[in-house]
This record gives sequence, structure tokens and C-alpha cells, in this order.
Amino acid sequence: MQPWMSTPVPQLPGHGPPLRLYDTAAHRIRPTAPGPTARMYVCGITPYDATHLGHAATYLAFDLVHRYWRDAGHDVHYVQNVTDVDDPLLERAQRDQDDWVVLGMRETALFREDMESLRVLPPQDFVGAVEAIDEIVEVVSKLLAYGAAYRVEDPEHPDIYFDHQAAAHFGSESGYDEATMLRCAAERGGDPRRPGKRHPLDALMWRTAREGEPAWDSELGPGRPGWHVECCAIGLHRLGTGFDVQGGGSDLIFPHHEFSAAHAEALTGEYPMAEHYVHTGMIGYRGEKMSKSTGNLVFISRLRADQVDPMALRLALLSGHYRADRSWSSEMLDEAVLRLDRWRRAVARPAGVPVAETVHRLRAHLAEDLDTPGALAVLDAWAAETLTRGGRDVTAPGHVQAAVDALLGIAL
Ligand code: 5CA
Ligand code: ZN
Repeated sequence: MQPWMSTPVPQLPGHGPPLRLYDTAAHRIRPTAPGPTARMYVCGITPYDATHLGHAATYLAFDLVHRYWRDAGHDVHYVQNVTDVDDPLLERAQRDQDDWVVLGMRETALFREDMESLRVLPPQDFVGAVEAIDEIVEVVSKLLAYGAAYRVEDPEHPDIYFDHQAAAHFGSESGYDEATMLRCAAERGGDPRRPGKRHPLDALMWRTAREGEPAWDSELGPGRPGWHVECCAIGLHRLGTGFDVQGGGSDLIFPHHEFSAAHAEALTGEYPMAEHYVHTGMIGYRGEKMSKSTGNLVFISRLRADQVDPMALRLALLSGHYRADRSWSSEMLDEAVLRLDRWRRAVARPAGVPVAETVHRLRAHLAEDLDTPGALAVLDAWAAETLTRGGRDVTAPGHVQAAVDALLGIAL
């Protein structure tokens, strides 16, 4: 698929410390250590509804990773998928008597516009499940041949499942016990009660064709892919194994990322699929997680239509820490509008207070697990001093403007 347009990223003098991120699998903050090209896979949208603030917050967090690595001198190979064939998309299309392909295309187009307006740097590879069917079939076929996948004993629908015991490190990504795994699987797209499986946890890899559902001919027989194998195949095919970051919201810790990692281990014999598993907190609204199924959504496109400055929106979403579950409120946006105005007035001054220390501290906060509240406070202090004391450094406003753009993605 075509990704969205990129915005130019200013080059800043110097570098910050290596980026450290919380790794779900290790239960602690660890340094990232990418090679010349940093490799990141972030789970993309299922395009059956418009992008809401929760999605946006997640992609903004990984945009900061992308930007920090670029600032540190790395190239970044960033891959993102689009789950453009899956149950929720098909169900929504049927409910609205819509064509599922057109629904997916429409919502993906809107997502691109939303990302561009928020100045999220695009992935290098933006890949739909449908365009990756051949890659997915190859993975499933190999896992069947290795005995890591099997067909359920159901003559009508001999669907293919992954035997979770085929990966020696199964469970190491989430760290969950079996009861928690079973509960999460039931809540998040799994089917623990499906008869004929070797174990209730085993996850669907290939769903044989059903009346009225899309299906692709393949050596596995006509059908469509399961969800976890989609991200495993798309990621491995482009990044190889042992890439730097696998990312998404905390709702993907289990079963999605556990199974993608387990498929990859059973397929390649190598472990781990990703050096860091990075998960964002959930954005809530009116007391509940913002989700398409709950319907308590605030859409980015709606806010854009209401003339909300996307930079204020970006700043509002960055004002909390990415790992914290947090609630959206319109006051957050009001505060961000005022903050943005103070920063803009300060960089519009002909001179400001010196910035070397400011940029150093800004980088240091971001390097420590993307401490955006700390980073924003550093900039607040510079803006306040420049607005009250004035300052004599004529290069300062330009430097701050470039740093805020390069590292935080905010155009002042
Ligand atoms: N297509 C799959 C991933 S392969 C999927 O989960 N799609 S999604 O549209 O449901 O979510 C897209 C991304 O937004 C995922 O990374 C998900 O974890 C994240 N996300 C969903 N809801 C929220 C929320 N309320 N707050 C923060 N992130 C969220
Ligand atoms: Zn995914």
C-alpha cells in the first residue's frame, strides 16, 4: 500500500544518550541497541472505523522512537501492517451493507490523512494483509510441514491452528500465567472453546472458506489468514528476525504479540523475534477504554473538521506518559492550546535564553523511556524564561523550533 507523505525532519547538532525503552518481556527499561539501520514493526489498524485518539496516541509514541533514532544518526526501517481482512471488518461491512474492500480502503485513506495531519513519519513499508496473502500462506505451509501447525478434525471446516507448544519460549513475551492467557484469548479474538483443537490456547492460522466470506485459493485450500500470522509474516519478510522493536497497544500483549513471536520462533528456530516488545497504555474516555466495540470514540477526523490545530492535539496526547492508561478530556486539549501558544510566542522572539542545556535535557528525558511530561516541562521552562527575561541569544529561538520539530514532531 501507499504510505502517507513525510514531513522534513531538521538535523540537530550533536546526539543524545542511547534510547532506553520498557520491554514487556523483560519487565524493565533496557537500552535499545540498533545497528546502522534500526528495525521497527508496529501493529497497524483494522480499518473498519475512523482513527480515534487511542490509535493516534499509540502511533505518536512510536513516532517518537522513530524520531529519536533518526536524531541519533540511524536509518529506520519501519514496517506497519493494515489488517484489511478480518472478522471485525467483515462484520461491520455486513452490518452496514457495505463492500468490505471499499470500507477498508475508505478507512485506510482517512487514517493516512490523520497521520499526515499529526506529522507522524510514515513507515517505509505499509502492508495490507490482502497483499501479503502469499507470504502468509508460505509461513503457514512451513509450520504445517514442521508439525508446529495442524488441521482441526472438522470435515466441514478443517481450519489450521498453531500448536503453542511448538515454540520453546511461548509465554516469555507476555509473562502471563495460563489462566490469564485463556481469559485474554477469549476477550481478544481467540476461540478457546473451538472443538477439535489440541489445546484451548492454540491460535487460528488459516480459516478455510465459509459461505459469504472472502477466500483466497492457495496450497492450503481456499481460505483466509488468521491474525497473528499476518504480523509475523509481514514483519519477518521485511525485517528478518531479531529486529529492534515490536510495538502496539497493551491490548496486543496477549494473544497477538505472544503468538506472532511464537510463530516466528517455530519458523526460524531463532529467538527472540524482537529485542524489545513495547506497549502503549490505553486511552480511555468517559470511564472506559476507547474502543470501536464500546463506541465511546473521539475521532481525529472529527477534531480536524472542527478546526482543532493538529499540533495542539499532538501536544495534548504527548502530555501524558505513553505507557500510562489515561483518560482523554477536552481540558487536555485546552491546556495544549495554551502551551502551544506560549511556545510559539517564545520562538517568535528575535532572541531567547541559551538552549544547549535545554536540548540536552530534552533528549535526556526522551531517552529515558520517552518521558514526554519531563520533556515538555523543559520546553515550558525555556519558553517562560524567554518570554519573561528576553535573553540575548539570537540563535536560540531557531534552535528550539528545530528541536521541537525533529524530536517531538511539532511544527511551531
Ligand atoms: N490491526 C490490529 C493490529 S495488527 C489492531 O489491533 N488494530 S486496531 O485498529 O484495533 O488498533 C490499532 C492500534 O491502536 C493497535 O496498536 C492497538 O493496540 C492500538 N489501540 C487501540 N485502541 C487503543 C486505545 N484506546 N488506546 C491506545 N491504543 C489503542
Ligand atoms: Zn499486529
